[in-house]
Order: sequence, then C-alpha cells, then structure tokens
Amino acid sequence: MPPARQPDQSAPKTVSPTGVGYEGPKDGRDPRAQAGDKLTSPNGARISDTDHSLKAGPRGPVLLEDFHLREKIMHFDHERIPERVVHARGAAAHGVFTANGTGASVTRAAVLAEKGLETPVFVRFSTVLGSRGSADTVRDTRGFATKFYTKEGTWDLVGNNMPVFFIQDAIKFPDIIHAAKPHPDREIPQAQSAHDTFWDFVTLHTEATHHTLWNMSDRGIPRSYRTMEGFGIHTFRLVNAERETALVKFHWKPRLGVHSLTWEEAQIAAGFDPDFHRRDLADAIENGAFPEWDLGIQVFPDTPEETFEGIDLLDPTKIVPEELAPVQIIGTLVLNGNPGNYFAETEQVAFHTGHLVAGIEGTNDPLLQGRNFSYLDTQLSRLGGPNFTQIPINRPHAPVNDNTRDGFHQAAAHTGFAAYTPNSIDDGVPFPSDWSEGGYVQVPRHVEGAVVRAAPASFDDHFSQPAMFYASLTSVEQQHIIDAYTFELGKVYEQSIKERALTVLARIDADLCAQVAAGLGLPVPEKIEAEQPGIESPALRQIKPTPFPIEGRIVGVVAGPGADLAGIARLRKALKAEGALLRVIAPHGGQLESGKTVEIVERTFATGRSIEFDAIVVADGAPKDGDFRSLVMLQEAFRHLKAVGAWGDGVEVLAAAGIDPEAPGVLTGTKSDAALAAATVAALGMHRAWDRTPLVNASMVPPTV
Ligand code: HDE
Repeated sequence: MPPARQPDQSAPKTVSPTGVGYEGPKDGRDPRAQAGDKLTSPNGARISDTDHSLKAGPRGPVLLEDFHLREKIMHFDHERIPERVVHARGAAAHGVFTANGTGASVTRAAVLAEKGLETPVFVRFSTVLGSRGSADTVRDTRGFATKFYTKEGTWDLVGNNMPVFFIQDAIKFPDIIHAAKPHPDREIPQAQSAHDTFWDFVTLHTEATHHTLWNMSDRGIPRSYRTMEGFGIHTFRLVNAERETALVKFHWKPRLGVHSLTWEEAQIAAGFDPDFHRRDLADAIENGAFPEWDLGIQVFPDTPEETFEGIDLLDPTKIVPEELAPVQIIGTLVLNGNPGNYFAETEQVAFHTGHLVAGIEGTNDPLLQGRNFSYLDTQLSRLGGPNFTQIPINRPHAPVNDNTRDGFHQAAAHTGFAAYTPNSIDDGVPFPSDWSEGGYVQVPRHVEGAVVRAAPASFDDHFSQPAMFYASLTSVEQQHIIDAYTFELGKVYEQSIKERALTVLARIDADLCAQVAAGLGLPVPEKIEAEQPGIESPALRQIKPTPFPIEGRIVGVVAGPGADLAGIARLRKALKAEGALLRVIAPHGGQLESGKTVEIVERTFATGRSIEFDAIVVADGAPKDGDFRSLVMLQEAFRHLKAVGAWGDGVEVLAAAGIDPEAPGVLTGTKSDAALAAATVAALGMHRAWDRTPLVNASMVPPTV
C-alpha cells in the first residue's frame, strides 16, 4: 500500500463542501447542503448586512475594502457554466436498473448479466438544438442518456429517441450542428429545424435522409419523455465470460408505449408551457407514477463483415428491423427520484461514450469513434478541468485508484509517492487487473487497410431504409410526416433548397413527394423513382391496436359552482385506480363546495389550456355561460383527437363548442358512473381517438395534388 501520511504530514479534514462532517444527515440537515442558520461569507465569517455596500458616508463612494460586496458579486458573475454545445436543454431523474439475467449469455458485465442485480442510474433527457432556456416541445431529436453506477465502474449509454443519426462520420458533426443551429447573423430561429441551413445540409448530405424522416415523423414531438423509446444507435460489441463476442444494438422500450403530441399541441405548449416535458417527468415521479422502460438488445453474430441480413452494422443511418432480429429484454429501468438541485445534478452530469465496463465494447462505427473523443474533450470547457468525474453526480460507485493527479478542482488528497505503475515504492499499488480479476481487456481484433479518408461502399445507400420506414407506418402517421415536411420546407426561403428536398422525397415515396410538392406549390420532380421499401416493419408504428397503461395521464374536468362534485370524486377514484390523475378546471381559483364535499380548483379558464390534459370531461352543472376559454379548450382537445366528454347537462357545453356527441372518442353519460369512467380509461389507453382523424381533417382544405 502507499505509505500512510507521516506524523508531520496532514491533509484537509474530511468535511463536506459547506464545512460540516460527512456523518450523514443530522437534525434533518444534509451535510451536502448549506450549513448553519447564520448568513456567512464563503469563508464562513458571519455577515451583518447584505443589503448595503460599504460606503464613505451614506451618499459616498463604495469602498474597495468591502470584501462581502466583492465576493458576492464575483461569485454571481460566474454562476453559469457553458451550456452543452448540443443537448443544452434537458431534464433528469434518478432510478434503478434491474437485470433479469438473460444478458449473461452475451456479456460478462454484471450490470446486464446478473439476475436481480440492482444498479443505481441517473438518466438525462434532452432536446438537441435549443439553448438551455428553449422550449421542450419543439420538433427535434431527444437525447436519452443513462449513467449506470455499476460496482465495476460507470457505464454511460448515451442514446437518442431515434435509432439512426444524420451523419455516418463524426468529422461532419460540427457541420450538421452549425447547419441546424440558428443562423449566425440574427441568431434565429431558436431550437428549430425549419430553416434554410438545416435543409440545405440534409439535402446535400443525403445520408441524413433517414434521420430527417424520423424527425419529421411523430417521434420528433414526443408526448412525454416517459413515452419515448431510446436507442444506443451504434452497434456495440458484448463479451461474455467465455470470451465469446456478439454485436448488439440497445433499445429502451417504454412500458407506457410510444406516444406523441400533435403538431398544434407542440406549438401551443412551446408558448403556454415551455417546460412541458420537464414538468411532466417531475410531476409523474412526484405522484408515484414512476416511468419504466425495458432494456432490450438485438443480437447479431460477430462476423468479419459486421453485417446482418445485408445491413451494415457499422452504418449509424441504418436500423435492423425488429422483424429480422427481435429485441430481447435483459432488464428494466425505473425512474423513481427527482433531482434535488438542477445545477448540481442535471447540469453537471457528464456522459461519455468511453465510459465502458468490462464486457461492453464499442465498434468501428466512425460516428462512435469520434464521440469517444468529443465527450471527454467537451467536459474540459464545460466543467472546467479534468477532474469532472469527482463531481458528486459523476463520481463512480466503484473504488477509484487511477494514478491521475492534480489539475483544476482536485478534490482528492492523494497519499504516497508513486503515481505510476508498476512502482516499487508504494508497495506496487495500484496494480493492473487481468481478465480473471475483471480487468477491461479489449477483445483482440485484426485491423488491416490502407490509410484513407473514405467510407465503405455500403454507406452509399441513403434511401432504402427511409422508404422502408415510411412504408411501414399507418396512414395517419404518414399524413403527419407530409404535414411536417410541408411546414418545414414552407419556412425555407431558397427555392433551390425546396426543389432539392423534393428530389430527396421522390426517392422515399412518390405520394409523399407529390403531397409536399402540392403544399409548397412546386412541381413534382420528373424521372425520379422511389426506392423499393423491401420489407415493412410494423414494429416502427406508434399507433397500435391494443391499449397502453395510463399511469400519469391527466383528465381535466370542467366544473364551476353548482357542478356535480360527487360525480367528480367518483371519476377521480376510478382514474386513480389506474394511476391517472384528475384536475378540476373552473372559471376562477379557490374551491368548489357542495354540502360537505370540497374540490380544489387546480386550473382556471385563465391558467389552464387543453395541452395539459389527455382528456377533458364537462361535469354536470358546469357553467353554460359560453365562456370562450372553456369552449376553445374543448375544441382544441377535440381537434387534437383527445377523448372529450360530459355527463348530465355538461353535454350542453359540448354542444356550445360545436362538438358532435356521436363523433368518435366523445364520451357522454347521464351521470358520472362506472361506465363513463371505464370509457375514459379505455380512451386514454389508446392515447387518441385516431378514427376521428378524417372528421378533423375534413375541416381543412387540402392542396390539390
Ligand atoms: Fe452527442 N454530444 N455527439 N450524440 N450527445 C454531446 O457532450 C457528439 C451523437 C448525445 O444529457 C456533447 O457532454 C459528436 C449521437 C446525447 O448530457 C458533445 C457526435 C448520439 C447528449 C457531443 C455526436 C448523441 C450528447 C455535448 C458525432 C445518439 C447529451 C455536451 C459523432 C447516439 C448528454 C456533452 C447529456 C451530448 C458530441 C453524435 C447523443 C459535444 C461529436 C449519434 C444524448 O460531446
């Protein structure tokens, strides 16, 4: 062992950042939080007045000797750290991952292999393009980054909610991000892809076609972080205890299903509640509706070609349809804790694709290889130096003895002399570990080839999988894609970019191209054949025939003085049994009373908006004064294909909003009974009344194709 400190040597006393011991919460105080009841300076001196600078007389100049003023302002000046260059806007949660044991056949990493092993995790969801203060519901890819604090070291799975990426080589990443970020002259538009430089890039680099199509699909506007799939995107190499290797792709499957907003909802939310996803995640966890995902892997033989059924596994613009390689579930993630301090946890967490543990390796995917450099490098400017793994949220839950020393913000006080291995001074410590001791030993791989700046020929196929994705979707989902392209390209100024985009769409699907061209008022490009989609993959659809669990869903009930409060209570009870919530909406705040029954008004006609609710029901006795705000709320919910309903004379309010009680997904009853509750639960489970689509679309005049 390294020698203990000499009698003449000492180290900083073990204290928390705020000066108290680490003995654990005391008198209800957490040692990591601020200590004591007295206002102090950062050096702990008690402060007598924090509202007046030290001056030469009440009207005199401020004195330089005012250390409190200078410390207070100096620290404030530096409260911000650089936001992430991408994925700046995010929300996170603590949780636990439990392996089911089946992963043992392919990996020796206990986190994935050991049946019943619980590993603490921290998961950060994010948008890609927007600044830290941008809206949650913009059309964009979402980050899905998971830090597993395993006993064998930290493993970071830094994925997205879409299974493919825009580019095939990391060297293009600055280019795609420059193109997608706001224009450099006016710094607009914020957090949007609907602008010239984005569409210029993705139509010139047609490898971006597949990911762009996913962005334009409903996946680009998720209903909630809780209802997103997650993907590792790259192919990884797993190594089992027998040193056998397999190539795998990681999938997170949300137990609640994959659901999205409508485009209009997303736009309203961006203004009405820019924290829509952040709030939804925190509220769900606070209410005990813990989001859950199953982690699955698609497993492929580790052949020299690194392909599966002709699909290049190193190409991050390609998926392997689940119909060809089923997703095998190897464990479950539960998010059960909200962060207590956004900056300390969500902002300072640092993910890194190179944080791997024995049994999990990367591959030669050129995108992944570049990421392995970037995620380490970026922390130097974001977190201010190389010791970012010592920040509590980043600290491994495994012992660390890494021979690194010093550097900015070094929190350890190392002992001994020999920060090198091997050494003969500190008893040789630390020792490398071989395979049998759990050492990270890369599987030997043969590498050969000329040094070139080139990509494999298979990377040239840019259209067959977009064609497959589009062909696999339901007609409702296809229509959303048509609408999205028409909107985004409609925001582009350069005619030549729009025309080029149509030549790309023509390669995906002739009807898609024709409809978007009609919306833009441009001719369909001639003599371009769409790619053959090959197989269809129904697994890619979001709209499924069977209902999903409804935990955390919110039903708004329009009420007011004189409303049937007992009926509201009955509906709430039935919803609660399924994990869903009911919120009362009334003309003004306060509480509603009827005999001994009291209902708190949680949203008023001024503070509530349809986007907050998954269904809206009008209570018997609700006001019939035609307040346009409640009518707009119902009309929006109807237009967004949500369940709307009423009991008793509440149907008159539906009628005033112009809602046909016979339309699909309109639930009415004479009273709030078990039948109405069951119908509401069933409707929530389907997410939306999809068969209302033609009715809603009929009120919109389509362009002539
Ligand atoms: Fe990232 N990416 N990325 N990315 N990425 C970052 O790392 C980068 C890529 C992803 O919640 C940065 O700490 C390069 C693919 C997520 O903190 C940076 C390339 C995927 C997050 C970076 C990619 C991702 C990031 C910015 C091209 C899905 C947020 C701050 C090779 C598989 C993590 C940071 C969080 C963040 C670089 C491509 C996902 C700059 C060079 C592909 C979820 O290092």
